[in-house]
Amino acid sequence: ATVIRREDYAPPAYWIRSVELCFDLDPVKTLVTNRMQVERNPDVAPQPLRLDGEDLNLLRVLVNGESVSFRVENQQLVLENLPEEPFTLELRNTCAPEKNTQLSGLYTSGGGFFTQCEAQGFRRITYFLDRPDVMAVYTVTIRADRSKYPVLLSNGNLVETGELDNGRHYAKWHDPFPKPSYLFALVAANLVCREQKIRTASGREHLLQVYVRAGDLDKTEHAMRSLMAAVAWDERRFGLSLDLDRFMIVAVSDFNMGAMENKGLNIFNTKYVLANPATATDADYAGIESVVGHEYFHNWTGNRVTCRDWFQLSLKEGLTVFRDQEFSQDLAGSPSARAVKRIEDVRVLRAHQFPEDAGPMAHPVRPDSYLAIDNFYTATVYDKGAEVVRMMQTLVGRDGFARGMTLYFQRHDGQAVTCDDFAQAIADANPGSPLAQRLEQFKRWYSQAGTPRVKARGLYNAELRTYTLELSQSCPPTPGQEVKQPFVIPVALGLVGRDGQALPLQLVGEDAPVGTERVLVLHEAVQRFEFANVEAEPVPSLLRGFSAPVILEDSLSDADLLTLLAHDSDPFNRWEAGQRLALNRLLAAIKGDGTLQLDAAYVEAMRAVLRHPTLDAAFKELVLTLPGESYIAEQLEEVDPQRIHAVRESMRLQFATALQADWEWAWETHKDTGAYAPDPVSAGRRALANLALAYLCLAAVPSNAPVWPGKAYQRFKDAGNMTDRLGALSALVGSHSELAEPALERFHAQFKDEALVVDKWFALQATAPEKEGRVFARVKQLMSHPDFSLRNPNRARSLVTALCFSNPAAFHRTDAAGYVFWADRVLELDAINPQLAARLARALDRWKQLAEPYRSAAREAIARVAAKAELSDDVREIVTRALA
Ligand code: BAL
Ligand code: ZN
Repeated sequence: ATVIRREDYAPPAYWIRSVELCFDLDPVKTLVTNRMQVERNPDVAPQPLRLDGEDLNLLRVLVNGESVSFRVENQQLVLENLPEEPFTLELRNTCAPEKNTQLSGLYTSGGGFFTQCEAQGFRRITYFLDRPDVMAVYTVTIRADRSKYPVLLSNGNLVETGELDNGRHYAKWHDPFPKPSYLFALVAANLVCREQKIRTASGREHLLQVYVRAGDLDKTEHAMRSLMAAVAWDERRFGLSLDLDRFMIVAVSDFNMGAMENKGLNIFNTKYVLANPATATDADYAGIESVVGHEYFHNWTGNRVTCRDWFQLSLKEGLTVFRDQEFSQDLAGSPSARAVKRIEDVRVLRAHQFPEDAGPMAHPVRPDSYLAIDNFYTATVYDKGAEVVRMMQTLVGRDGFARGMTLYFQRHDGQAVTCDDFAQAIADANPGSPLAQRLEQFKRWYSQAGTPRVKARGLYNAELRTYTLELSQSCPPTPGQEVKQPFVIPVALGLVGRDGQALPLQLVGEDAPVGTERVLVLHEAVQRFEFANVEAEPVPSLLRGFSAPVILEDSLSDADLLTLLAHDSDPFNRWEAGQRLALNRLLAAIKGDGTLQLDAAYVEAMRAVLRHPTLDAAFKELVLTLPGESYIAEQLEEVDPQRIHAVRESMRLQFATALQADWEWAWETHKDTGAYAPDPVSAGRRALANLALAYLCLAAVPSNAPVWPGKAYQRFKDAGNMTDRLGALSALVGSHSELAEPALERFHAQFKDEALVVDKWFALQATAPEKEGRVFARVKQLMSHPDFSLRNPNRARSLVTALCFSNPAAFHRTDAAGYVFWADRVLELDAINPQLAARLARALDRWKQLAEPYRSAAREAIARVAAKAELSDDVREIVTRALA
């Protein structure tokens, strides 16, 4: 295991300009012939050619048709004394797809062949310069048994097909765009496809295809619609057109990631393709839209312009997450629906990235070193990376950002570049902007890890009618970075009068107000902003729309927060005020004697939101959902997960009871949404109805009254779509109703042949609110359910990951059984699929924050994993960092 460092980057000593691959597919032993046109890189001192390869059986090496001597060392094929002039290098090797349980490289799933090459899977197919800055033109011939594998796909255009002996057939594909090896893809399977011809705004015709297994064709409409919407959106918003005649999506049920953007041949986890109203929830529909969009947008931000090295991963991922977020917002339409999407995205960031930035795996958006690159497909690289791009857009404006994108492609189309190149293009297209003025400082967002804290203090001077806002920033140390320099932080803000009016914003020295919302740029450690002509003390509404990925400490009182909850014109801050009110109560109880008594002010404020005549249901549902246990934990110095759970459960129950009549009203007025459509308005109504039903079942617990559980069971049985059905089932399970058991049984019997629904069945049980250890016991029991397998990533995640990441009270037990379970599963999984094992290993990232006895027990479990001699680099890196 070698640590790879960003500062050690060196250009390759050779270029591979084109490659002809030929596959004779066989699950046990696939033969790969690899003919490359290679040339020396004249900018680099002469040195041997070192090609990467892993788990391969090398049969032959020819240079310009002649056998040559070679050696294999440290998983590299080393060739010396190569010709000065460009030459042909032909290799033959075999690999074993059926044995490839890592799902990286070429593997089998459900009787077909599939590939996953990002980041370093191509070297598991054949020897290559497996690095993103080596870009080649690929021609690929696939030979396979026709009856078992009627569909043979690779990147680009199909140029030839034909029959071979022994029932085999072949297909030849050519991709005209030079690409790095991580974008190579191959599929050979028995699939069917939904097709759609489109003509884009540029007038060009394209064929879109979504390939699935035969029984799943009725679940492809939404993916196809999403793809068509993505094609149209990228043309409209950024002037970026589809550059291929044919664009294919293939769904596979064994897949480590969500999906993969291989040029022209996206391979997807079935979870992000398959949906019909009977099997998929609103969340699934939204996930499909954003992931289909995300992979499609990579065609420009990732494929046409790619990363120079893997430290630049956020160049494509942060930017493409930003693009898919914008896509979903633009599709959502109304300002309220856009805000709902923004709130959801920020919730994800806070739930995953903030803890990451505060723990042992904290790393900059552009990391400095890694042991296993697969460990750096993180919330920081993706979601914080997207926030960094969003801040650029905030600093240069939406049009300015689009100009910057245009310049980026003018400069770098066809190249492998760095995060610096991207930021430079956005700044250069916007001279005079705050970004251009402070570009070098802004780029600290790429180099410094940790979540900055922004403190805000307001001082009103009634005599001068001025309001002085003092903003200061700091950032805690992270591993390897003790001291941080100030960031450039855009702070969008408004001032709200006590009567709820938005106040005009005029800084001292300005002639007139500049609207009621503006963006201040905090770039010093401390800065003061003085507003003039402020009639009365306002409530500051800061960081509107979550304008920067920071933790804001604004010292607002309950009264201030109630004003913002009732009146803020910024929906994000309105929601945030509601969350803060809840959090204040939860934290006071957790830090106090553990009891919580809901006060009338809070209950009335929440009632007002729930009954509000104009607010959207989706927004109400977000406001009325309490902060999650993990998010609460992040606000504490020392964490007792059982105490957090007890206090939150108590608040949930009181909330359910105090608003019972309002929940009944909400249920009655939102439960019928007509024929299923996944649009944000109907999805919001379903979400609010499900929340109401969950609270109503909960409110029935103390009296053991059967009415609401009975209604929930009825709803569960009669539901016309999966969102309603799962919502009702979840209400029964979440209130530990006696009807939960028969409902779960019925659900399984009804959907046992729908793998993605069975995943939901496992996940629902693994994430049920813990009560007397029953949930943990159930999970252990489900491990031996005939439908459970650790080999399928979705299934493993649905039970094991769901417990360890999403159910703190079931996982963090005083008897340490949760940690023993975790360590056993990490080790078991590591032998099968190290990438997946390493993800699971991160469930104890925040162990140092735990109170005793959790802390010592967690440390012991991590140490037990670390003590295992034959650990993958992936898991080794996680546990080593955790123990450091
Ligand atoms: N590139 C890996 C999957 C994704 O982020 O699209
Ligand atoms: Zn991506």
